[in-house]
Amino acid sequence: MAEETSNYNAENIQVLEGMEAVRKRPAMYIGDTGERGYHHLVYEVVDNSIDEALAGYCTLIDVVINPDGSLTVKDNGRGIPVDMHPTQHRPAIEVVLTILHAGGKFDGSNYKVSGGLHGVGVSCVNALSEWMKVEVKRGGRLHHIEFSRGHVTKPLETLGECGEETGTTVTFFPDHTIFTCRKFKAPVLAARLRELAFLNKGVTIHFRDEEGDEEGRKFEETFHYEGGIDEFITYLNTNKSSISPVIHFEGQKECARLDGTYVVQAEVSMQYTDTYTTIEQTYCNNIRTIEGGTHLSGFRRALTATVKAYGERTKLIKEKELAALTGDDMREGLTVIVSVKVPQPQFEGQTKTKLGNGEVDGIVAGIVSDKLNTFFEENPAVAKVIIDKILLASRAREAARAARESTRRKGVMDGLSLPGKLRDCSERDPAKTELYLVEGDSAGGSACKGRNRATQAILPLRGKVLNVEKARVDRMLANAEIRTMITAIGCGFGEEWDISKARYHKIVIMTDADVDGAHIRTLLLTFFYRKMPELIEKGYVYLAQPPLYKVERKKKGEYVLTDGELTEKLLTLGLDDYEVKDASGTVLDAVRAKELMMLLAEIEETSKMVSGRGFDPAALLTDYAAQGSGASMLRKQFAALSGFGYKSSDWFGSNSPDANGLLVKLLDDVRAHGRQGLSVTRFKGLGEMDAAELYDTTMNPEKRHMLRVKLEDAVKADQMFTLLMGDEVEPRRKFIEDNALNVRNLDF
Ligand code: 0RA
Repeated sequence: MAEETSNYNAENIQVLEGMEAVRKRPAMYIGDTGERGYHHLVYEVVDNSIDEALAGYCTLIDVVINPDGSLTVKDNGRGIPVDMHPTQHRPAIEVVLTILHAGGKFDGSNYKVSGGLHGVGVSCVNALSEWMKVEVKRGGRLHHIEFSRGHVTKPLETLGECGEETGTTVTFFPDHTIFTCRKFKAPVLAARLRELAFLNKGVTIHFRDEEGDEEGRKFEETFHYEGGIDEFITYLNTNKSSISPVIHFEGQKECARLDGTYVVQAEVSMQYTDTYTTIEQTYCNNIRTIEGGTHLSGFRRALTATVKAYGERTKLIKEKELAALTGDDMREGLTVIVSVKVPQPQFEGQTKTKLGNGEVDGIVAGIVSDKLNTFFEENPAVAKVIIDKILLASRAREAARAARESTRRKGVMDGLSLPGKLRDCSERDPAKTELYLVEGDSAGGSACKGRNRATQAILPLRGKVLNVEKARVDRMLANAEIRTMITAIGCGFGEEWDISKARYHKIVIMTDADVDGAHIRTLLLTFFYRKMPELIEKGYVYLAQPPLYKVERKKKGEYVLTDGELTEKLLTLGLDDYEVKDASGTVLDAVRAKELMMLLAEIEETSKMVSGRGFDPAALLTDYAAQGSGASMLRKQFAALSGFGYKSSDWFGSNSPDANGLLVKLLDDVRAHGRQGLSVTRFKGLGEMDAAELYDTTMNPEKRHMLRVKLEDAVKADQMFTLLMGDEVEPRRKFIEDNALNVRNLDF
């Protein structure tokens, strides 16, 4: 510090004030100090590397969550300049990393765009980091500098030679006195890095989580897409059947400004699928513009105009149909990405994610109408398929409107005439009431008898629920079960939807714990997700968790929720009279013995799931070890607990080859011993419980375990629903196979 004080000057004051300002009001610079802001730090650093890539100097970006929770971003760009800054009298790298908005964007190119939502640059990340270390390879030498909370702690030094190589490596540890978040989440970072790789074709982003998540799972993936946003479309349409190829347009336009000119670049990729869902993802300077803006409006306008003009000219669309066509009809089943690069973007809207630059509308519209028309002319067969789909959408919309009108007349929408099957509750305050959607009339009967009449309403559902993924709105509204649900819930449907009219703030899906029950549950979730997504967003949808077993011992009954819980119970009881030794012959204490038995049980379950065969721990601990971090984790834990080791495909430790047989016997023996004197009943369906039992275990707010349905990742969920409920069989089979090891995580 003494040194810093001695040449205290105007520039230093600027630095101190800048860094302090960021630390005083972090949210102003990075949005918030929770999970979002924490991950935002990474994006700010990566954006600098992406800028190097866009400028044509960088091809590789390496992002690593380090074992200590810090994060490294390494690129092979030009490297941050290390020479003396002409006016600041300090190395340029120090200026870049300590002065706000000095992120190196000082070249006058009229293509230059700034990345990052807040565009605050890497100096902000520095200010908000407990420490930051930066290594630069440039001019044949390796340079190094360190900071703490934005101030230099180790001045720039040269460590050695590096030959021809160039690049920047930034490692930082966020300041935990500022952030409430404590950990980088690999899936969160992976989603953004994947998106960046799609948006900036050719760049390779390699991502590795060496720290691991709460369960110790590591992660590694390389994102590289030569096809850019075309491949993004293919990714978003995974598991959907397409009815057109991916159509790509791009172009750029020079715009005049008082101080010269600037260039706006636009890129559009689109594809029609046979679904009824529209996906429109728009970006400006690599930032997702959730609220849309001028690039989106330009695209929509051009799409509608071009389709209508082409349809009219070729007589594919009749005059009468032409007038009825709406923009929504044009976009049914369409997946589109619009990505623009604008040197001085204006972001508007509530969340500053709406592009406001007026000139962009015309530029995008111009490119789309020109090139889409050419595409139609050159591919008349594809044009016809698209126009047929649009006409079908238009007719279906008319039919749906008619169906809605007729259902409204019958009172379905306003809940005036509640369905006879609904056993409503007496309380009228929706915040206090619950609607149970119950599989089957008999369980419905039990639920009705057992319920709390004041706050719990019961709606029994008969048979399978309609798969709304495969049905158009008119057919859906003709379905009795669906109409009953719409009326009971009370929010209406489609254009009349109004969440404030919800008659219950808890909607509980209660199905049997068997395959049919799981199917009905998925169908209901699909219905809510696709047709009433706000219910899920608001957290109104729940899954009841009926117990799987009843365990009785000396007339005392107890309910058990899961297989895992039953195993734990049996093993705890069973271990009472057992002594378990590890590989060295040492007797394990009760806690470790139980841990080992639980682990064996988990290995058993996993190996059954993977192999379809019986218990084969050796298979899991050896062959399957290569199949994913799940297995390798079990292997490690097993080695740690038992003293048996496993290294480069060989067991070591005494009598290891026999371990397999011994382990099977041990687990079976202990479990059988635990079972003695117990009576275990498995509930196959809700109907096997009487009214009191059902209320007690599953509906009583004091005792029940309900799961709230959350939508953490809309794209993933969309893909999953399409996958599980859509037409394509092969991807569904592959998905189920790929996820055999994660079945428990599938519980949404
Ligand atoms: C300032 C100027 C130049 C590059 C950079 C900064 C730069 C910053 C970061 C941050 C992470 N990776 C980076 N790579 C480069 C231009 C350098 C030149 O003109 O040679």
